[in-house]
Amino acid sequence: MLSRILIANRGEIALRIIRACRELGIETVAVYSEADKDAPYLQLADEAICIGPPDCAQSYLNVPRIISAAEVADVEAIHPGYGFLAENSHFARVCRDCGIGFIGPSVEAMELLGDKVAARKLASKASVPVVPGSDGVIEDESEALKLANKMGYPVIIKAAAGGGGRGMRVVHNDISFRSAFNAARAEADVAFGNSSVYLEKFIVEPRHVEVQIMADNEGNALHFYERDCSIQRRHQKMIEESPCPVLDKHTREELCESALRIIKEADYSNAVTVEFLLDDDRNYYFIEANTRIQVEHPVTEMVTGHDLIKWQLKIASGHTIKTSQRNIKLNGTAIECRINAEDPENNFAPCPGTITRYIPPGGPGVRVDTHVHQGWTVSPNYDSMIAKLIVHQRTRTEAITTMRRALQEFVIEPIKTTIPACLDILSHNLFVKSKIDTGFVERNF
Ligand code: MV4
Repeated sequence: MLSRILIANRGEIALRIIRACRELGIETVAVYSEADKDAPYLQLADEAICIGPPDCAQSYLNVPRIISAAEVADVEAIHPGYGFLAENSHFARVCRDCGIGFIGPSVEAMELLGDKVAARKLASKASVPVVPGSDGVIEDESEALKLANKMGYPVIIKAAAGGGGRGMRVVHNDISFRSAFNAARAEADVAFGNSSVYLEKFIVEPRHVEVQIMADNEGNALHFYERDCSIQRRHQKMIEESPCPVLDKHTREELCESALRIIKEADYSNAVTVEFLLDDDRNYYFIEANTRIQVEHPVTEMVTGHDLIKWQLKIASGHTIKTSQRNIKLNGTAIECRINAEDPENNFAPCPGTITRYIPPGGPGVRVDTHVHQGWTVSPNYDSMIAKLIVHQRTRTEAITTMRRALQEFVIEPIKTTIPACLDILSHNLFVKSKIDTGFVERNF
């Protein structure tokens, strides 16, 4: 087992990783920016190192500073958490070159799956359905227009290096195609330093379903079923659940086996999430893979009873998977609500500030993953997510009831949060009936 690691992150995920390490007897070194000097996660780490000013570019995103901290603290490996450097293959390469372990996939696997066009090809090779589209990157505007015509509108133009909705354009006709194509390329160039784009048929009002996988260094891999993440707003997920309530047993098995085939083809190790779109006829299509532990991993932990952060740490320690797939069982339903310091009444504008009253919910089936407390000041420098409220019950109906109760109990004052918005969604009869898709929030709120 690893004996000492550095956590290159902050907030709730830093705390979550420290807790897993403490249970495994792994020493932890936390890093922090000046804005986070009083953060609770620093108290629970064995050591804490200041890496710079509040600005991310000079702290949590600064590779030389994080590597220096790792060298000074003499750690064996770095856990990147999510966001920041978690999917940065340059960072993973520097770690490797410095002889520091990276708790995640190999540089090669990260690069392969980070290229969405290469990932599409990999999925096809693994006999997994992909959305009909271009064979590869399309450079030429006229060639792209021809293909769009052949496929039929609507089509979606996506950045090869993209993710999270940047460098993406939905196009409905020839007239707007050329300007959308060039806008997507320009946006991709600015965002990723790579203007490569590809084309896909646009699936109208799909559900977003993703499969959690853990793979070891010897080619063994297990899936931990799927999460439905259709409740999102402007590419920011708001509510996630597991399992996806509309999948039958057979489709679920096919979906999860498909995800495993892609990951095995990529020679992947550690945690990965394979994303699919699910259409109205329950057809699924691979879209991309995320090479990190995700924000919403707790819903999977609740329904499977497995600690995914511990799995990451064990695999990075060289542990071989000996559990068989049939021992990974789905139990009940889990739902997560992201509590962000944002004002739902003001277009979800960030609402940083000091929390003067904080009363978290509790009771049966309730889990709160957070780093905030009474007196904590939410900084404007970082992501606005301040807590994740997770519930676990035998049925989806009971989980919704518990979530509503827990959201009503949750007191965070005086800053505005997404608690009322989550309550509105959970009370909507279409959500209760699970007649939802990725456009649900924009259409109904
Ligand atoms: C799609 C799609 C429909 N058809 N691909 C969004 C983020 C990225 N992970 C992939 N995304 C999508 N890919 C095809 N072929 C729908 C989305 C999508 C979306 C697209 C435009 C505007 C809002 C959206 C919200 C969720 C998903």
